[in-house]
Amino acid sequence: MDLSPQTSNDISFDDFKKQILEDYKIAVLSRTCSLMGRKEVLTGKAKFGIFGDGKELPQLAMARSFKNGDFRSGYYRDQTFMMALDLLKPKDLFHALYATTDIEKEPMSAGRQMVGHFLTYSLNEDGSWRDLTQQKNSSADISCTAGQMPRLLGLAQASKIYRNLKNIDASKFSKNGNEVAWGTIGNASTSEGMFLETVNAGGVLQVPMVISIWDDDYGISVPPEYHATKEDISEMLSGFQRSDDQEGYEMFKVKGWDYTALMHTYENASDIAREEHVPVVIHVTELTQPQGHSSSGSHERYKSQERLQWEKEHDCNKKFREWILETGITTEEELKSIEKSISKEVRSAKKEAWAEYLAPHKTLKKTLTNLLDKVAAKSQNKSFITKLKNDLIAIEEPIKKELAVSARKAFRFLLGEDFQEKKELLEWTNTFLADTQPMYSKNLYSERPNRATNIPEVKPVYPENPEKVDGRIIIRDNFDKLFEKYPNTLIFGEDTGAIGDVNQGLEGLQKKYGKMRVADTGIRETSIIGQGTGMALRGLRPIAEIQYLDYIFYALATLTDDVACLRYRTFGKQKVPLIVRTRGHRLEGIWHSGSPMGALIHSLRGMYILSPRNMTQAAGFYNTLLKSDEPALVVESLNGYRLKEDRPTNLGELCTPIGVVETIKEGRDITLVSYGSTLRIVAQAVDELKEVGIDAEIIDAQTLLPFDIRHDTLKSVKKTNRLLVIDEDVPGGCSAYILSEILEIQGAYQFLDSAPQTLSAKAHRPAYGTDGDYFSKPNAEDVFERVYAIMHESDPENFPQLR
Ligand SMILES: Cc1ncc(C[n+]2csc(CCOP(=O)(O)OP(=O)(O)O)c2C)c(N)n1
Ligand SMILES: [Mg+2]
Repeated sequence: MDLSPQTSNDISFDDFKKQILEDYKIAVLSRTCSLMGRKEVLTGKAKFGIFGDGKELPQLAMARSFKNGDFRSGYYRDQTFMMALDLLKPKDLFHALYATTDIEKEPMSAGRQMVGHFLTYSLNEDGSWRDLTQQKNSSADISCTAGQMPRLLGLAQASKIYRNLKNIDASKFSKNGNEVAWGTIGNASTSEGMFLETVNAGGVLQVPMVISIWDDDYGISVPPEYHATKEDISEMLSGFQRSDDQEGYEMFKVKGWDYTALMHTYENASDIAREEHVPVVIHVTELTQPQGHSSSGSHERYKSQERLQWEKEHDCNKKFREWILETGITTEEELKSIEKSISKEVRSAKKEAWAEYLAPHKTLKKTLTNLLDKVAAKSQNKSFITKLKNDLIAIEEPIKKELAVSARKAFRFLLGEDFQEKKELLEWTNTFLADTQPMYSKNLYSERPNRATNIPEVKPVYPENPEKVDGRIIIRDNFDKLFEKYPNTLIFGEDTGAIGDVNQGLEGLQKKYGKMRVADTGIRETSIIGQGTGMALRGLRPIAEIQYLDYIFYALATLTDDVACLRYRTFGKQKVPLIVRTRGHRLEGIWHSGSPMGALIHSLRGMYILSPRNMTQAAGFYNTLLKSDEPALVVESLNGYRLKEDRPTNLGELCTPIGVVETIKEGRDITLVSYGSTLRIVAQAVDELKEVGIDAEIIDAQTLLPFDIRHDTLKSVKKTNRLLVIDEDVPGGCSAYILSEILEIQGAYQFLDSAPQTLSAKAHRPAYGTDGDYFSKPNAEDVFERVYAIMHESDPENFPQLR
């Protein structure tokens, strides 16, 4: 091993020794947490444990090169890194194990995430951005292995944008693009498409990211021969290595137990990425898993005796210790004393965390048992309630569920009784449930004043004789205004740049705003969303284009696992104001006409899903979203770009409200609810229905998530007493969701004189061609006949059998 100091600036031996002992302390601290943490699962105090043991040393090196403003996008092994930067304390880790819901005590997720999922706070208490250049940043982890990779790309790209675009206010986000995005991933997870797609895109974009691969040979029980071609990730990735005349990656391979080599490698990698904006891969080999993968099983089941022995010998902490002694940096006695005091520190952190976790439950238990006691004394069912109380008393370490069960069950024994103590128990129970439940549900959407649903409507303004233009002109001119108004807005996707998207909704804008802001990308939906995610986390306002709605499924994992749940899983401590733009509905063929809105609204809770029927409405949605700071998906109508619309004079200003329906035709006989392109079919059918004396009201849902927060549909149903929801999703898809909102949430069932119905497309993907469309999706005749049938059923005299 090399014994030279680790930094390029020469430091004294004393400083060198101090640095090494600081690192040793963190390595031991982290390991001790892992060992004690696993025991907490085995004794039943925690449900699941996954730790960073065996990966300590490279994380210390990464921490040493990590600077203010940098971002981490990593996975569950990185506790040592977090501890080295003082972003995670042993007590925090134990609170995470127990799932303490107090964010002050469990700062990583207020009990929502399993242990080992890390983050830092990007937002102030009032929801505004913190100065991210003054702190070390970690984007919030997710459990899906390799899921951190797409976002890493965007975190790195933000530095490139900030370095190259000078008129953006970067004050809180970047200092001349000098920030590195650091990714970590396990060896086995490098087989995921997300990893390979991100690596390729990072090489193309030449962005400052350093990807560390923690290689312990295994992916749970699966050994190396199943993971990488040639059983070697460096070898597999070697084609990405840059050369004198070609851009690419700088690649390093280093042993995970070699402290000085690690320090040199990380310093080198940091400089290359930071200064040159060249991406780097560090393949860290010969790592181990002293306790096996997680608390779910033991690795003795699948590792040979030889392997287990090898792991013992190559344990990075052990090797680090040996090296410290061999080189005479310090003595055995000093190391022993460090280890002893750390053991004590972790033990007391664990004890304190457990006591703090339990304290509020114990107080609540005391109040509840008193209340039950008092209620029992008055009730005719005294013995049953006393048993409930005694069962609760017997639980020495109660959790919230046990309190809720005891309190709620008591009312079953109090049916028909009425006395003061029962009222007190009722009040206590209601307050307890009302206070407790939100601890698990808050922050799915923004709860701030500027939440998207609070942005007021600004209606389109038209001159006396408005010009009729193609829809695509409206959307294009609106984007033009937006790019002018918001310098931190950028749009990118397949064919988005040079030709200005496949429908010319961005025609000419790349010329005007440059290749950085209106950009083409490769065909790689997942990492397009990743670019947007990472850039949105660093203060930019990205609009990521998915060329056609049908292809959003390639990116759905990143949208659902990362974007949609970010605010929720961070307890509102981070935000990702990403706008996803796509176009869909009503074209032709299995992969170009889909409208899988049910799949999207059910997997993307936490995002807004907007389905404008024309380009003026769509323009208004972008304008609204840019005034707020939440993620959203806008599905433009693919057949609307060439339809004529009146040109408003307030493009860039008009705002379509989110969560509000629009009645586009009033009527008295039946309420028809639809959205997007299908509305044009509905409108045609409604014209034809007029000829047979049926007067239908048409409501445009506009926003699918959330649907009609003002309950305007209910008002319509109160008037018409009939309801039909029409869309081109599969049966039971989005139409069923809308129906359940109207019936269950709005309570419209009370006002119905006919059975409420849905009319959707067939269960299969739509067939190709005009006839394929006609026979796969609801058409004007279907709508006509369904409405007619409803009227016939209620009034057969006036509406005799049609066919
Ligand atoms: C997408 C996905 N598939 C499967 C899993 C289940 N899983 C969790 S960890 C893991 C093994 C990961 O191995 P590796 O990437 O080498 O990381 P290590 O745990 O060895 O550090 C698997 C299969 C998951 N979390 N996410
Ligand atoms: Mg592994």
